[in-house]
Amino acid sequence: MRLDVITIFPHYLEQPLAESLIGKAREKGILDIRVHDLRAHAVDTYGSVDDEPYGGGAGMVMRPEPWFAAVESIDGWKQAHRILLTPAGRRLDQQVASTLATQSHLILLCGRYEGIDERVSEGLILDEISIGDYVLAGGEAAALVLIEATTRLVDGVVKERESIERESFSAGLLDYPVYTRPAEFRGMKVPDVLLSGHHAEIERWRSEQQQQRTADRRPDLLPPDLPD
Ligand code: JD8
Repeated sequence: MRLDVITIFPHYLEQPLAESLIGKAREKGILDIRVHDLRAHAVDTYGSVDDEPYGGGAGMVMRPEPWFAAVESIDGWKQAHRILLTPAGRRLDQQVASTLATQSHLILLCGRYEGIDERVSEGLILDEISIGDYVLAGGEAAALVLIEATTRLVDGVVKERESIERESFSAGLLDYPVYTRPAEFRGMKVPDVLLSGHHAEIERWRSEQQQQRTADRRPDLLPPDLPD
């Protein structure tokens, strides 16, 4: 999968995208991720990319020209799935991530300030996505979340295919609790069933834990009660 990210803070993105799963997938050539500095396409030699809002109001708005120049400098941009991260977008969830994972080329636009001139949405953007109902200072953290959720569903990025398969099997439920050594720590014991070696009982216990935890903590994830 090819991924291009455009931002005024390329350094904000570089280290997280060089670590762990994503970093390894890039080394293996499974992911081709490039971070672009919007200021390379600024309208003047001072690197200006923003201006005052027409109609007045607080803060600054990002001008359209640098965004058009930056996107159009990316090879294959016309065929790419071009996404704006914005609080006004559709909500990112596992279903959206798995659909994005089928795309061969994503371009992500990360705004700052009060947002980006609407003509960028009109002229360049195919999809607007939000990662949740809280206010961020810009699109960069949202782009990282989208990239992590999406790329781990791309073939070869996660080694243990089992992790992904278990997730889709138990889709829509919270995970069961996990333990490792020691069997007792500061008086807190690992549940006996996990030390028993009875695989069928362990599976049943885990499944009950998933149901219980989901009912207690995220009842909204469970199917609705049927009327009698
Ligand atoms: C992009 C600027 C800052 C703060 C106007 C839009 C996503 N789930 C999400 N929450 N917030 C964002 C997000 C916030 C952004 C930008 C994404 C560009 N801001 C805000 C004050 C009001 N802007 C987001 N995805």
